[in-house]
Amino acid sequence: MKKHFLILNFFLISMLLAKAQFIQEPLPYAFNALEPYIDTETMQIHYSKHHAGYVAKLNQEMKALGMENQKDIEAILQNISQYNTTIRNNAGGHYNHQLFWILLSPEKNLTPSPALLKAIEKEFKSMEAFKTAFINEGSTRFGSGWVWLIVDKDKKLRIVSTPNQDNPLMNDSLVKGFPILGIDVWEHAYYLKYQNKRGDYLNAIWNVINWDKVSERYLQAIQ
Ligand code: MN3
Repeated sequence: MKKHFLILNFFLISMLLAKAQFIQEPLPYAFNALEPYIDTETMQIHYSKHHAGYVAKLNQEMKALGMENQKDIEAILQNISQYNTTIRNNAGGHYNHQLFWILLSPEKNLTPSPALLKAIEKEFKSMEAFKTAFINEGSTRFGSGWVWLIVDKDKKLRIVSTPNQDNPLMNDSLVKGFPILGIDVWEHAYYLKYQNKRGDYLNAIWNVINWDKVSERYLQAIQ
């Protein structure tokens, strides 16, 4: 009897998951994997509450609009001006966080590919100068938002920031491009450990950047 109950539950959960338009991919490492740079509690709340919330609200609103067959998040972002603010905030929130998790890694000694390093040095003179400019852009973004390294339409690297859950894929973004690195500068991303010191968080985050993934996205963008 108990076994049947478990099987029934399994099918119900599978049906619910299959029905959801957008799903939150599992975190590719443990909540405590990025310690001490990003603390466990921040990761738990950020992934399980904030990101999960964006996904739930996105699914709910798409359903309410009768658009539950649109499963291409990038297509939504590229036409975001045609959607309402709820879709804008939650589609952006889902895409940005899904990207953020995979751009971080507990693995040590990851480095940019030779091609990406060359492009960074060409555009920003040095890796250190790039990091300084990136930290500066993220630190001076007023209020909540994201700081990005993008490849623009001329295949050039650029550092930009966006407000709220916007991103450079959105058709009405001031600067458009393909994001290869994106860092969340909302207070919920760092406040428990760093309080108001956003700069300290941005300085520490280089210890957990997944350069393999950033390099892979760079290659994807320049092809
Ligand atoms: Mn966030």
